[in-house]
Amino acid sequence: MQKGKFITIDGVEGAGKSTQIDFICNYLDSKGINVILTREPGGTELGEKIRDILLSTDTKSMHADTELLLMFAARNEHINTKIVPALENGDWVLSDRFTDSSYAYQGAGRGLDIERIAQLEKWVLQDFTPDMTLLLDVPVELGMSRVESRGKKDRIELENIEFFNRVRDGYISRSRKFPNRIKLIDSAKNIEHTTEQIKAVLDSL
Ligand code: Z5A
Repeated sequence: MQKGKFITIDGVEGAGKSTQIDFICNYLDSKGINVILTREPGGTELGEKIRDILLSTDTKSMHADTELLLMFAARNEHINTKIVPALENGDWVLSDRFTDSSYAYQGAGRGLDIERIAQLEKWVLQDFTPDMTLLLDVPVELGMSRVESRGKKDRIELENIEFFNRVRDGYISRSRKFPNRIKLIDSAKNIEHTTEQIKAVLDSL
């Protein structure tokens, strides 16, 4: 039986996920909550190997279905060997990205049938779902400009702006579909403005 809470944070690149994760971990810690930070794709030894395959620019081509299946293969390992055991232990788990990314990137971005993604979700997750998802929303160009100085892009970051605009739209439509779980956070202003909204939402949890 689940005892801890499962929080996921999602959004397009440069939305500020990594920045806000630091705040969330410190804030929960200040409340005496033990939080385990993890990420997708990845989070386990096997999942991190799958992440390398998915994001490396050495992977010259990948069918969109293969990309989706690898995301869910890593997720299956992640849920069963890390997330659920931690929750059962009473810890809270914070995941940098989760299934909403698959709907946004592989569904809206790559154009894969949402129903097929839903079938995989049902197969791998059954009825397991985050208690809360923080969706950091930022216009794509602004997000890209924030990470510009990083230099080398990974395989997915090499996609064009139209792809990322579809991804952003996909996230927004997910937040409308699941308004109780997915909290849409305006992350286009300064870091403090984003943090304040997250703090209010965490307090409600
Ligand atoms: N992916 C997928 O396709 N399908 C799936 O199912 C899953 C994932 C699970 C993983 O990348 C890739 O996998 C991702 C989706 C795909 N591909 N893409 N694109 P990732 O999650 O590891 O990396 P990322 O999304 O590209 O993260 P990021 O670029 O690091 O973004 P971020 O973490 O949201 O940004 P940040 O590092 O916190 O902030 C970036 C900079 O902006 C930094 O200098 C901050 O100081 C600054 N910043 C942050 N917030 C603000 C505000 N509010 N104002 C001003 N400046 C700010």
